[in-house]
Amino acid sequence: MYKQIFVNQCGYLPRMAKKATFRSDGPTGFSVVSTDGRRVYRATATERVKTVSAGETVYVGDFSAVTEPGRYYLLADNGGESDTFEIAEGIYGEVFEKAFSFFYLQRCGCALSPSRAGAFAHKACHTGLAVVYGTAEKREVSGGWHDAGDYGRYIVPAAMTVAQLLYACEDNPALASLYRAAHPQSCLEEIRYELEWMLKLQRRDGQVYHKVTCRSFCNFVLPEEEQDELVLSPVSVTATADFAAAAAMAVRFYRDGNPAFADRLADAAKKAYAALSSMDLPGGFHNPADIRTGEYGDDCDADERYWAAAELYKAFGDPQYRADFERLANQKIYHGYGWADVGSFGNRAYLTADFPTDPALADRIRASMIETAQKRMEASAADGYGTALFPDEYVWGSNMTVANNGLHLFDAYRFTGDTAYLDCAAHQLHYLLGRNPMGLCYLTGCGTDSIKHPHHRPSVFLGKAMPGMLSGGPCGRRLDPAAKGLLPEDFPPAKAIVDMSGSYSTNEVAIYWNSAFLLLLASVTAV
Ligand code: G3I
Ligand code: 9MR
Ligand code: ZN
Repeated sequence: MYKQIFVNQCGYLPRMAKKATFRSDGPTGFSVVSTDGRRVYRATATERVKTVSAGETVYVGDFSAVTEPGRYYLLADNGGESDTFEIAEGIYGEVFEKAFSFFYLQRCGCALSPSRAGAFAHKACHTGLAVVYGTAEKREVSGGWHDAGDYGRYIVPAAMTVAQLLYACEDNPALASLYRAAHPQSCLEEIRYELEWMLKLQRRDGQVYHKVTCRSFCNFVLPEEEQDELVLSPVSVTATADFAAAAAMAVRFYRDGNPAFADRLADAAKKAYAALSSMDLPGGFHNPADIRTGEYGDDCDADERYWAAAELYKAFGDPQYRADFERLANQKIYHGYGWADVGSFGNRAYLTADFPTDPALADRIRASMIETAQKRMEASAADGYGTALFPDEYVWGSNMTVANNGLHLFDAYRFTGDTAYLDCAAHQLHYLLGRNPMGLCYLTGCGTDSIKHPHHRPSVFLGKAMPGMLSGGPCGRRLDPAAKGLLPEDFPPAKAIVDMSGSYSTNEVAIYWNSAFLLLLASVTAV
């Protein structure tokens, strides 16, 4: 039946604010009913929200008062019924575990065992040498995680993924240890798999190759069947700076357990940072003419340099790194937890450094971060589904932006203790898990009604969605043939997703969409 009530299908912790969105012609009474038939709560959805992104006016009902553990659904007086969901402590353990397991399943360069990967087991892939673009030189660059639905490996998104996953472990050790209990490796060991690969992409002079891929995307085959020659695309400033930042950040996580690895990271980070000063490649990375894989282009590298300076200062305390960060920050305070905009990572590093910092600048950074969150609160209030995106912000990978907006909101909660920010951050999680205009749980294999046909080669090849992957989400522009063919130009942006494997601009998956999701989940459930 056509859905009329929208909730987080994966459920709520008892203490969480709980809101549902109702499609209704006017305010509607509703009940919270337990699956054993008891009506446990009654209220009216009265808050009317004209929601431009979804092209509709909806009503919002609050059932935060329901805290008793159980399995429930919502029943509206107009007949609508929601998906069932649970309220209980510990319900996100499984979601975290599934979404984190994705990284093992995306491993490149090794065989995946049937005992861990089940149907997604495969032979070692992409083990051949890669040719350095434009030369005859070949390098061994195996390892790391496949980026997304394709089998490329790209430094820029890898760096933000590593950073977000490390923060997820730090911010919510309970969830990380739960993962450890269910797997042969810890979260940190899984993250090291990516870092070891990243280290291989650094040249002797410290500069870092942008990516290693074949020249074009392959068909929907298993990874070991992609046999074309691997190519290392030229170095870039963004890759080198992001690499420096992520490697420096990782040092403290491995210092105790694996000091030799921490030393390698530290050396690599310093070398990459030193190389940056002589790197000037205006306009950012662009694909060479015969390379057609993901570009991850970005003509502004100031925020990547800003992140690197902050992270190296936090890791090593050298006043030169501090001076570099402060010079950039005094020109502009950057924000962003994405692959193109990484300023927030720099802010967090600077604000948590144990070495001396400028208190006035730190105050300005915090104020600017709170202002960023404030803007998100306004967007969320204007959206009946609680998402903090403005209607024109549904870009390719909008679900990552939703999650990252949640991180900006959570930052403001951290600084102010104001639970309005925390609740709004959690609403971003609820949106991703079902309280959205599609009524879909955007994480595969979770909830009652989730994405079934993601653009992900192994899933397409096997005819079933790998669990625990966050779909890219609605995209306001039609950027692939499936979306072009199926969605009218004027379709509301928040509904512009097709659950078909052909739609890479709305329904692909990516390691850095999962990491954004995991960090949001880890943050809002840790308090
Ligand atoms: O940042 C601009 C914004 O300023 C502008 O207003 C807006 C208008 O559309 O566009 C924004 O740029 C978008 C950009 O992502 C940043 O979000 C582009 O339109 C959009 O085309 C671009 O999409 C990227 C896509 O590759 C195409 O390059 C996605 O972010 C990125 O996640 C995706 O990454 C791909 C890899 O290339 C290959 N591997 C799979 C991966 C996931 O789909
Ligand atoms: O699978 C590719 C995906 O990872 C990219 O995000 C997308 C856009 O660059 O391209 C996908 O590959 C398609 C290619 O661009 C065109 N031919 C069909 C490929 C599979 O749909
Ligand atoms: Zn591979």
